[in-house]
Amino acid sequence: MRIFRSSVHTMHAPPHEFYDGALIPPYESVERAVIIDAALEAAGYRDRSPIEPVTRAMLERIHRTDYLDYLATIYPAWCAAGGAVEAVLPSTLAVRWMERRSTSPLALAGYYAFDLSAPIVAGTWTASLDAASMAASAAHAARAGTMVSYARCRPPGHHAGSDMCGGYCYINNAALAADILSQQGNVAVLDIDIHHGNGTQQIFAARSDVLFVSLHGHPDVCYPYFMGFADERGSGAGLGTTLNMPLAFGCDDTTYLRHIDHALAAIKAHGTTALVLSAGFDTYGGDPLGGFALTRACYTEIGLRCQQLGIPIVVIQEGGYAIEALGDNVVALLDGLTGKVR
Ligand code: SP5
Ligand code: ZN
Repeated sequence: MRIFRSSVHTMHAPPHEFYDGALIPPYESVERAVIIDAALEAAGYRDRSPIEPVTRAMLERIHRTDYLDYLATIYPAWCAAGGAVEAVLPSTLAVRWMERRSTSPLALAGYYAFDLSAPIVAGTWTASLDAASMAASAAHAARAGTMVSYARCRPPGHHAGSDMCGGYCYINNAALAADILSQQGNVAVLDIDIHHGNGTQQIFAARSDVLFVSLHGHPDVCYPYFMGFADERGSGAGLGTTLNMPLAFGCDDTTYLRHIDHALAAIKAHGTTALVLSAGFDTYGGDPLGGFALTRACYTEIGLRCQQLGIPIVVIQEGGYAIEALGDNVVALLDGLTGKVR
């Protein structure tokens, strides 16, 4: 197994996030990556594979060029235009009937975001590029024959669409990995974060070679609320290669694993040659941003069932905010994926 991680993520440490009407300390914190690293170390997962910088050409296959330019340049432009130095966070969103692009840095923040939980600070672009580089490097390792590669991405990515940030996400790491793997054959993304991977779904909606399958909290009650319903099945040539499984809050291991089996059957039927696992751990019982009741053993079982596909698997770190349990939950998943019994 190969592991991709670095400390560049510490450059992305926004002072706050906007949460249900209040400014609070961010759930998506530097400590999350630190505790994962400690747990990997304690479990004997010591690999630190070299990270190759992602290229602009790879990024432009999944993100709009003007959006990438925005991410790279907005922080100083925002400050120069009078925005608060704490973080870029929009006051106005370009929604539905008002969506003309503006040139004001203060307005652009609302043009390239769908919510207020993706604050941008001076180091956000550098950290996002580093996370994307981990995902790309993990995908390249899989193409070279590595069966399990883990990219300990921070910030996460699955909410980022082709031209929008949101939900702590800026560059879609899982989409990047899936796109790289798709150059060898059909690919699937299995998204097990409790929040629907709206960005990944949007990026691949019209592609028939990339199957997007997601298990998540029902959008009637769970963020991101406006996407992730079962009747969203893809568009154009991609009709039928989006599979959403919204689940009620309170979901336990048994119910969850039944849906995992259904997901894996669809992944097999797609002729999948490599799997990207968008791995969020906010399904864990007691997660402050969750609502499911999964136990640690469930992550090992998910890993074991994925391993039985017999194809290379790229694991991309997404959410998970029960900090004290996060590292051990990551280890539990990797144990299953590598067939290690403890
Ligand atoms: C990558 C990821 O996991 N992003 C999640 C972003 C969640 N944003 C906050 C949503 C706030 C909804 N309020 C939920 C109240 C639950 N107690
Ligand atoms: Zn999540």
